[in-house]
Amino acid sequence: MTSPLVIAFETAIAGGEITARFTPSADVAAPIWCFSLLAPGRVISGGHWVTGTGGYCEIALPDLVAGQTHQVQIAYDGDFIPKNRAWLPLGSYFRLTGGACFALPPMPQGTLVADGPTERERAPSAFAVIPRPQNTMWLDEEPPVPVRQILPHGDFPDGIQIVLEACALSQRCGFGPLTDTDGVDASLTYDPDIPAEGYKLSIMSDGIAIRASDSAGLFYGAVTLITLIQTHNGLLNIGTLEDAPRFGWRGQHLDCARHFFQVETIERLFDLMALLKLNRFHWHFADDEAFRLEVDCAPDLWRKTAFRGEGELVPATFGAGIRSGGSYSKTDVVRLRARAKALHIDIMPEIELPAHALALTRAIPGLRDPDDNGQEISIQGYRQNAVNPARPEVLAFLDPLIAELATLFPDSILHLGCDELAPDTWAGSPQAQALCAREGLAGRDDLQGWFMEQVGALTRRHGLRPAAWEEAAKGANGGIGHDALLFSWTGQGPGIAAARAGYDVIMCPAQHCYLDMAHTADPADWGATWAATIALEDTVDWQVVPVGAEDITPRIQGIQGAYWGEFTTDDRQMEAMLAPRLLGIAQKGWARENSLDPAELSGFAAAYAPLFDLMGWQRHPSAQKAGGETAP
Ligand code: TNX
Repeated sequence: MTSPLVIAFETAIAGGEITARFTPSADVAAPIWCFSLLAPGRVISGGHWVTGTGGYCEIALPDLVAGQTHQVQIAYDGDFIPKNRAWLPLGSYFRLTGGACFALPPMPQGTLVADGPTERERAPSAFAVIPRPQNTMWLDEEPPVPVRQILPHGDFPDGIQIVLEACALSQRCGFGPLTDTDGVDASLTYDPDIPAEGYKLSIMSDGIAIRASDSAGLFYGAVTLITLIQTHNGLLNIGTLEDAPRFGWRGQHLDCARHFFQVETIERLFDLMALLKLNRFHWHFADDEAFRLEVDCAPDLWRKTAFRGEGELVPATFGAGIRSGGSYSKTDVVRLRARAKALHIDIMPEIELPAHALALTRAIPGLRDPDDNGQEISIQGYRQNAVNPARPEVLAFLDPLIAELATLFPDSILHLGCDELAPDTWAGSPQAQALCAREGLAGRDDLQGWFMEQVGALTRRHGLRPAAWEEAAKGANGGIGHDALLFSWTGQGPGIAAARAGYDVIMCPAQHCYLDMAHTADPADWGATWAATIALEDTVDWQVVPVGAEDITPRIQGIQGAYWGEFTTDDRQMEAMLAPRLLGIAQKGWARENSLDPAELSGFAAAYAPLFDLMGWQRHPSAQKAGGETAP
């Protein structure tokens, strides 16, 4: 009997290059090393390049000899220097002679994680809750009252049901039940004078009172209560909190295209969002690498692209390994929508057009002009990843797709994508050039704007409001159409310009809101750095409406955090990228400008650490180092 093949495999970054070392337990005849980088790469020594797609590479190695170490040097193309472990090769495997595949051991991935459990810090304020409530008043001469559970009653319509949802949230978070027949008396009162989503929470020596004018407000009052019970260890200060959000849109995005996140993980994210009063989930399930929604109108689309790797339409980009992926069924959608609704979260699905659409163009080749001889390459190294606006097939594909999305997500906003179209896209397409001549369009941006206007109109016809990334405002015709909601991601400048042009805008500048960015510049850390490294305080150290741009105030609908999944290979890797930084996103989306000094946030992060621990939610240690600082 022969013992199974074992290959010791290590990778390291040094001097801007990546070294990989392979030591097999038995001879391996000329394997092909398949793996992915975050962007296109090249071989320097130890093998020769065979093929690649984007950051996915196949490198032919010589015969490997049992017990001997073979070394390969690779580098990113251009002047791209790997900054931390996220840039190491991901999803490595060997394709052996004859075609069988052999998975190599995975590299340690994920950001630094704080050691738990954490000692409870003294709460950093009388009411330690993020977002920081607008107005608080407390009687510091009165002794705090013990509250662990409440017994709710009162005239608020469906008030008990709403509090029971908060109770279920508390239990799922590991905080214990909020309601109990032995609990402290808690009256729930309808009060039309309280602003939308706002609440007034009174903590008295003989009971609790929550007043609100809508169900979200009552829910948030209860959420504040379950938070205070944790951050103050069941001893609440006597006083009142009057609170209401600055913005109606307080979002978090999750890239489920690059990495397939389980439905349970998305539900866990919803719980954290609800705890922080975030109310919009931007569900990014389509991108170059996959289209993951199981739509009836295009079954081949998700069947052919939900998984990627060996033998699939999309190769093993972004850590896919030999084969991995998944799709979301309609049952999943119903389940997620129900949970989101209970937590006062709206879901905004996204389909990506016209670029970031390699999965579409591979599954449905008719979406491109067959005579397009353009050589354009997308930012992530893909060719032919944009659909062609001149092809009637495109709207013929989108019409039933958007109709189906309108039944799955009724009354919602549909995000149409529209980011990062490669320079010179469609320049090599005779059909696109003919369309430009016919419509008087001068170039790529005009054509993209024209296309987005068509798709925006289609979206409206199906009863959904269109949304898109900031680029959808480009083009001679003014872009997608002013009723669309635009997301300003490269910074705030495009959002300001779009708002001045008449668009409603969500501010999600990557420099402050992209939680796939590394927390620190430490090479042992993990994450992207193209926009910035984002420390906890950076998430609040900016102005949503910048000074000098006060004129756009009515157009700014809110803010949103993002988590992109290029280097994520396991659902849990998202956790310590969001925690504790999501506190800052929540603070920024809810509270007035300057209501929290950025330096104070670490004190709140310390107060929330035990909550994350109870939730089983990993968190980054950087805030722990700064922890202990308490606000006045
Ligand atoms: C830019 S944000 C992208 C995404 C990447 C992200 C990585 C945006 C609209 N496009 O495709 O995943 O950067 O940070």
